[in-house]
Amino acid sequence: MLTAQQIAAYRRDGYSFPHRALSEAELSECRDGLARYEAWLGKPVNQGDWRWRSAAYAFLPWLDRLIRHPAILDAVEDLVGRDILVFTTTFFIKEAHSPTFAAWHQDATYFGIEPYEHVTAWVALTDATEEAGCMEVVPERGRPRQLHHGALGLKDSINGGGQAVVEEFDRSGSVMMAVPAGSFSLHHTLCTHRSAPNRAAHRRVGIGISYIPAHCRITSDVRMRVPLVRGRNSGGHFDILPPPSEGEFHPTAIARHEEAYRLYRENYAAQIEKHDREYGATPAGQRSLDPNLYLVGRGGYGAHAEPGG
Ligand SMILES: O=C(O)CCC(=O)C(=O)O
Ligand SMILES: [Fe+2]
Repeated sequence: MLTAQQIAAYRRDGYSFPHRALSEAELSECRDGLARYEAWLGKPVNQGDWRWRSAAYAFLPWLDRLIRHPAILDAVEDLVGRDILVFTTTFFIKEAHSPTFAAWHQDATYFGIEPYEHVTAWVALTDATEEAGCMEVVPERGRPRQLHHGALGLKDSINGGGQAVVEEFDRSGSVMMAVPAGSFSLHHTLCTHRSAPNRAAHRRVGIGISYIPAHCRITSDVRMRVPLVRGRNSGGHFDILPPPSEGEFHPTAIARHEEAYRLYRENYAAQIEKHDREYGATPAGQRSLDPNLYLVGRGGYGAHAEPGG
């Protein structure tokens, strides 16, 4: 549960952290589950096909338990109400000393969820320190607005579209959202954020859980399939994906994931097109931007710490 102050701060600024969630045993369960998953894949999740990063609760019972964790759901319920769906989950993994990064972006851009009530719980399975490339957020200050993005396919991007904000915006007062292992942060769908490469000697592992209240809908015609984790499917805008009761990696559950992921990608592609239509296509020159530079304005990573930066 969040305090009244935490709720008010989230409503104003669009983020909240850190919140404790997992016991040592629960943290081990997740880490062991991820190790089995990567053994099954035969490679790290972040080096395999993109499909394995998203919505893996469809066939991983430990991840299905994580998205239903009471400490996380109690906090999310304070922000979005009692009827809660999971739009997707994403493995956000940065190997030690790796260039993997996220350019400035807003999650709302290619999800197409309305109203703007989607909130991400980012659960750390290892310490997400500033050195390890934790998220950096810009406070909404009570004035959230959708910014113009480009799906630039940036090299080393941790986000599927390799997307970035391509207009000027006020990023003053940005905050490093460091989260210790077993804890989580919360960020609103219009909260602008990025993350730097991992300069630490340890692997940075996070799982982003995208929660939405059941009255939300998506603006494409795709009918998605998502887990109901608390309350009722009161909006009726999504089909409900059952938990993987057959067990880990069961072919039936894998097939359900395949279908749910297909629908997720279909909506994502429709939203990229829709955003380009509404905000104007990304100027060709911006497709070749160096991802190691700040994509809009001046300065590179860490520019927040420079005088006047
Ligand atoms: O893990 C990261 O560095 C970026 C995560 C992110 O963009 C998100 O959780 O929305
Ligand atoms: Fe994001």
